[in-house]
Amino acid sequence: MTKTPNIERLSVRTVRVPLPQAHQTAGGTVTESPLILTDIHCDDGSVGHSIVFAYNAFALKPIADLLRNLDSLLVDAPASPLEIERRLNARFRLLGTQGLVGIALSAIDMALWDALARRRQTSLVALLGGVPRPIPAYGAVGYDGEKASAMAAEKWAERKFRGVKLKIGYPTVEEDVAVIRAVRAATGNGLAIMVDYNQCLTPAQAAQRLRALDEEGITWVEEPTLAHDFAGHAHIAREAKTPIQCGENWWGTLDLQHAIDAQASDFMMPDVMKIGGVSGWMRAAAMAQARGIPLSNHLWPEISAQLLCATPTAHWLEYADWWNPIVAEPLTVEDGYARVDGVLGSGVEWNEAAVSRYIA
Ligand code: SMN
Ligand code: MG
Repeated sequence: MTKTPNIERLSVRTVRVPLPQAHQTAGGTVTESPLILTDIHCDDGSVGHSIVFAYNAFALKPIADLLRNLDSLLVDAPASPLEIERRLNARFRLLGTQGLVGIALSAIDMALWDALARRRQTSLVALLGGVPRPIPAYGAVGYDGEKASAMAAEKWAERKFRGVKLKIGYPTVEEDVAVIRAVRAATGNGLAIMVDYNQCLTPAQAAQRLRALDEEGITWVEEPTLAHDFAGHAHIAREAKTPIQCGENWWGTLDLQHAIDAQASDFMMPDVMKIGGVSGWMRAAAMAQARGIPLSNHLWPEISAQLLCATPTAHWLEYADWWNPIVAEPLTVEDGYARVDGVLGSGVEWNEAAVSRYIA
């Protein structure tokens, strides 16, 4: 039996990857991806990689510094994601493991799982006991009005994506409906349409607005109100016919449990960075399975596609190509389905030339 190696060192870099075009949402505009790239080197020569997303350049250096400061807790410790999670959770009990701390802990967790799979020359999904299987993928359409939304959706449909997610939350519900109908008219009935309010409505506004969407044949309505207002979402879910989708802003599996307890969301879409890395995701997948709740991802296409293959209630893959420039082999989508066959580790490895170009 091989012994678990120890962590030898941590390497943390920051990049600012420009987006080809700004992505508008009702909750703010994303113009670039400020990313923290972590490499964990183990004393058997194996290395694991992970990406975390600061959303905002102001948070880039603080997260990187936090990770670098954790070096003293990691070096010479076993390169075991569960053991490191146990130790770090105990260490951060008083400060808490949400926000920037939670992001740093997930960066470490994802890199350790990646190293574990690479050490065994296998994929993350195989390491978790699953097999690669095709997962239907959808693409994002920004808060860009009727014409531009329809054009962007057409492009996804031409690439054979199975669905599109539209950012809505326009000043009036009539405008929301007009955008949905423009996209439907441009793409036909075969394409699933999801919509995302990015938390911009009050529960009362949402309950009223969603009634107007009842007959639009939408696959889900995402984050109609504040992500942590579980009671508010439960109220909306009771009033609306369209399934409610939340999860990208839940911190750790306890948030997910609170949402399940409150019946806040018909579907769930954890974000691998906020839910606690691979370890957190697998617990979330078990919780979703117990209640038969369909699970999708938020961003992180490479690692999320692997995780969805190991998720009993896997639903949709949210595809995004924003970080493709710095990833050596970005996720492939064929005929609208994400494919992870033949991928090593979590699929995250650097395009070093691009990393040097965008280093911040
Ligand atoms: C989202 C928000 C912010 C940046 C990227 C994506 C989003 C989603 O709400 O659902 O993907
Ligand atoms: Mg969203």
